Amino acid sequence: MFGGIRLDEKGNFKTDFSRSGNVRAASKLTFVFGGKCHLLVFRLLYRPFLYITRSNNISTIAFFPSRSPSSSRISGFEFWRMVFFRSVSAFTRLRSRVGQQSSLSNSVRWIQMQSSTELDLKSQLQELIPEQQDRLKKLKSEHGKVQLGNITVDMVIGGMRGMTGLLWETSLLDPEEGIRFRGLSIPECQKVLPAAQSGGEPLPEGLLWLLLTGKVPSKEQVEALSKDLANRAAVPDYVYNAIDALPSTAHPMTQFASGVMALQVQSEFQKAYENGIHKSKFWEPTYEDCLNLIARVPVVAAYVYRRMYKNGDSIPSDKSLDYGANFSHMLGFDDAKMKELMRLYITIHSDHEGGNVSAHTGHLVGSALSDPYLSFAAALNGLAGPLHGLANQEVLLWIKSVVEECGENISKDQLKEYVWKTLNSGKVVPGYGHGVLRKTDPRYVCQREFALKHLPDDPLFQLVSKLYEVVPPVLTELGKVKNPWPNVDAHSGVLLNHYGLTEARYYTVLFGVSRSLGICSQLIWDRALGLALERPKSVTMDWLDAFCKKASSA
Ligand code: NMX
Ligand code: MLT
Repeated sequence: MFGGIRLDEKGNFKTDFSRSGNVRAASKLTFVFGGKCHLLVFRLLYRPFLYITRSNNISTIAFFPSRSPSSSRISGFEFWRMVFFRSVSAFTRLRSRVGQQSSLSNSVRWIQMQSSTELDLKSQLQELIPEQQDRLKKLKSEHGKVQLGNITVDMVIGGMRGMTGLLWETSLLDPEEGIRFRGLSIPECQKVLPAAQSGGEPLPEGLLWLLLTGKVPSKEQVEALSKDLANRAAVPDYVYNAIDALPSTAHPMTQFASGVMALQVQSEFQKAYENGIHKSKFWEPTYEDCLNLIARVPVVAAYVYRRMYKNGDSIPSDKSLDYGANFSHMLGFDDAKMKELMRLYITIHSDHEGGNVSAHTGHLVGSALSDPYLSFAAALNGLAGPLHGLANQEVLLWIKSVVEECGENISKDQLKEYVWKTLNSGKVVPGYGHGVLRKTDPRYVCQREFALKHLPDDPLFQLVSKLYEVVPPVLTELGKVKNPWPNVDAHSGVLLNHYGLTEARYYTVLFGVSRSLGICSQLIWDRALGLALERPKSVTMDWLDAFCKKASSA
């Protein structure tokens, strides 16, 4: 009996006798497993002989001999050489993992961490891309005509809510549970991603690695990526000059997006395209642009902040710091807790599947083969709208208006009255509601936990907590709001405000810096997978009238 093993989301082993995929069935050995298995022991014993491929939450395990998922058979000498090196590397990895992530119980997640020891992110991607290209090809050929749902008139006129229409690999949003980055929830990311200090918040570079590869990186891989980003962070003078051409009163998002547009001058993708690059190689200059962009946006963002609020007194970057800490440093905040907050902030705002306005815009513009700078600048312009990213600015301004009018010790009844006053004046309550979520946003929850740990007595945090009790029943009473619960923006401002970043109009820029991680990761995969130009069909009201009349008479 020959076979491979698949692990499902619950960690159950399933034998798999198919010849499909990249694993060579002919080289698999007999293997029968029932129920769950202790993967640590399993790996120690068998790792040298195993080949593991992973896609989403399914891991496929195959035995040697097979050199790589797509290789041909190998010689005896090569086989034993490989076994030796794999034993050494498996042992080294296990040693560094056991201390770091001993609390993890989910077997599948554990496997997810066992990515290669390769420190170069681009090489990792190079390995993963053919596998995912094959997978997409197979999906298309085997299931291309499977229906995913019906389109209703409500969907067409209601902002396409509930319509499945995009491929987005880096994250997936569940209405009840919230976001999962490559299958990992926020608490799971907090547990398994490397941190600057033990038990601290995840390093955003680790999240970027996860978004791009689907694998949890080691501390060494994160450090290598951190260095790579630091070395890419030089911003040419004309970018600063472009920003300086705007009045310093221009909205920070206008200045930031203008700076990103000016960065475009150095686009590798544009250069390569002009030089006739073959489409199979599109992802490579896209990767360079994306990594450069992610590295440079904090520098541009910090420049805007210092220009607007600190008399143009810029602070140079400190290459010895990680991405989040360095951003905080360049803004002028060197408090260790603020640096931790920045790491958390960048991690949780990075990605929210593909349909939100900024991500969708980035993907749409990129689908025309506009380079990552053009695509991301477009995304930022969507983020700058008050129903999307600008809501974080609106929340703090609204909270401060509450305090101004009623004082910090406002009672719940007074607060309720203030919420109704806002609604009756035809405004939304910022920070509440969502297009997809139907429960409290886990990004709100983790920020609340941060506040409870680090600033429980902050008066504005206490007001935010009071709002959590008061707003949902009011929005429910309104009768039309589908989700009365708070979203990410309801909490971020009071945390930043606590550590001295009080300028609410700047907040969406921070959101933008973080979102570069998610949008750029997906852009790389868009080009690697050769995803199509986005061009849905639109219709007129006349067309809808005629179609519906015909449908009802049929
Ligand atoms: N305050 C007042 N009314 C609301 C709110 C709110 N917080 N949320 C939804 N509604 C209204 C909405 O305006 C709509 O009214 P109408 O039919 O008169 O146009 C009705 O309730 C139904 O809307 P929903 O289907 O519940 O929400 P939708 O998917 O259309 O919009 C938001 C989602 C996020 C745009 C909406 O909830 C909102 O405006 N919230 C406040 C702004 C905000 O916090 N945005 C940030 C979202 C997160 N992010 O970072 O992007
Ligand atoms: C986001 O983070 O993009 C927002 O929560 C909006 C959304 O997901 O629609």
